Amino acid sequence: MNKKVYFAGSIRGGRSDAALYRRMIDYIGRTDAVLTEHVGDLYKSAFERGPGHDGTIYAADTAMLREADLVIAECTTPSLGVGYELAYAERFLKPCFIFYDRSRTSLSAMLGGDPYFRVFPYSDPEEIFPILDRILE
Ligand code: 6IA
Repeated sequence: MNKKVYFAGSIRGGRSDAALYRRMIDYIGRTDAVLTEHVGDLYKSAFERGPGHDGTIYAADTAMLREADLVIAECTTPSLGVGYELAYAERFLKPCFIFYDRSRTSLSAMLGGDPYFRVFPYSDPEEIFPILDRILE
């Protein structure tokens, strides 16, 4: 109850699963605090840029990762940023939980092969929510 959750999902890697990220963020947000609401933003452009913009994003996201109690990542759409965030979280010993749709993707061996990560392949997105209950209880 009331954990700080860093939710990670693809942004520049592709937004095909953004609606699923939104659902997961809303579900987690009913009981706990999601630090990264923007990952489920269905309207903002993932390619917004400005002077120093990427540097600002990097500094803010790494600070939130250090502050988080745990990381939940949806990895069906491959994302360099999400892979980086998971390695960063491991370095700070944050518990990391990875979900992916087994019929749509083959998870990178660098995630699936790292015994530090707890990996949950699913066939139907509805399977995600009872697992989230167990993670957050
Ligand atoms: O390589 P990617 O862009 O797919 O990396 C996605 C991951 O990096 C997400 O889990 C985010 O935590 C982080 N990230 C990437 N871009 C942004 C961003 N852009 N803002 C915050 N975190 C980001 C601004 C646009 C956004 C409001 C849609």
